[in-house]
Amino acid sequence: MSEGNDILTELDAIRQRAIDALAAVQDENTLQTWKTAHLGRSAAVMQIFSQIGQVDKALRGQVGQKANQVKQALEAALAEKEQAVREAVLARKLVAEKLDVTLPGRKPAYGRLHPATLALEDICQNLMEMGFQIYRSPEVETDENNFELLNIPAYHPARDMWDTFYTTKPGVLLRTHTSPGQIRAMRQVAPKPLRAILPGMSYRYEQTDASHESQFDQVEVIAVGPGITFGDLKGMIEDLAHRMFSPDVHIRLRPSYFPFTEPSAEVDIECFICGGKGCAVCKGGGWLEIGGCGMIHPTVLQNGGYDPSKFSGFAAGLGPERIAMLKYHIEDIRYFWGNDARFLEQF
Ligand code: FA5
Repeated sequence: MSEGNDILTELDAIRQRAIDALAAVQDENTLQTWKTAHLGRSAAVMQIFSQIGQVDKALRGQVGQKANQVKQALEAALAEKEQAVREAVLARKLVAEKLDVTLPGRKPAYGRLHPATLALEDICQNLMEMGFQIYRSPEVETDENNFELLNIPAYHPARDMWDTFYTTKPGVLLRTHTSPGQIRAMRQVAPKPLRAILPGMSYRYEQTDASHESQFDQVEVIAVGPGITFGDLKGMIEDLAHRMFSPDVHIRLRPSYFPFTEPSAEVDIECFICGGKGCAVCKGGGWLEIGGCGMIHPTVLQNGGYDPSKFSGFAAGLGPERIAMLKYHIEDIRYFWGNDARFLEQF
């Protein structure tokens, strides 16, 4: 009898302990632990059920009923707490992951082409439309291709025109211009006629200033065939300038000297910023030099594998950075390879 009454008191205590423990639960993990401890197989209330056979017959019904009530009360409290915990977790998440839909969006930073690449591609595209084909030639060259076969022997004073970066390997250097590509292209195609462009980087050991860098692009243009004349060279340059700038821009060929061409000329383009009147970009002259050109020297034709009595040809070396400076009004060539994103983002 007293045992049955003890159990009834014990059941009250079990409920109270469980309810008190539940009050401290804040998250789903501890809730799960609580469930195992207070409603699991070895929970105190479950132990009572298993001992019910030993209770006094007179009190057995009452104890069973009370145990059931306690169990149901705990299950109800659990369900309520589950709901409360879920809501609290959601509320915390909403605060932590707060999204302000009224904030202005952030612009993604798109990649873009370098202005030198833009100018290089523009020149190549127009020349391809005029029937020239792109050839590749290496930036690390032999002295033979860069100088000797272009009619510039070791003792020739014209070597001073190109201050050279030599490598530690004798006879190997960084090309000072794209003209050695003339030899490579001619040797690949001779004795058939050739129309080629050779774009790429050139290097010179130079004092840099607003219009001179120690690395810069060039585009070599070369045509070899029977009966090619200086008129063809001029026509090609004029056509290219009209396509790239405007149909009314003027070009000028100024007599010059290159050992690998005869006659030779510098290519000037009318400054279209001031229309030839003279401004800061053209330094008041009204004209800007964008390249060198000429009729390929017979010795060079021969070195390329052509018979100079049957073939003639023209060649030109243009500077894309100088052309980009004109096109985009860039005042200093050193911006090109300075890697300043504020400059590069403008193109
Ligand atoms: C030459 O390099 C000749 N190979 C061009 C040539 C080719 C002549 C075929 C005849 C036949 P020059 O050194 O002038 O020539 O350079 C040609 C162009 O390259 C220049 O007009 C200029 O646009 C560009 N250039 C030359 N040096 C630099 C430099 N330091 N920085 C930027 N651009 C340069």
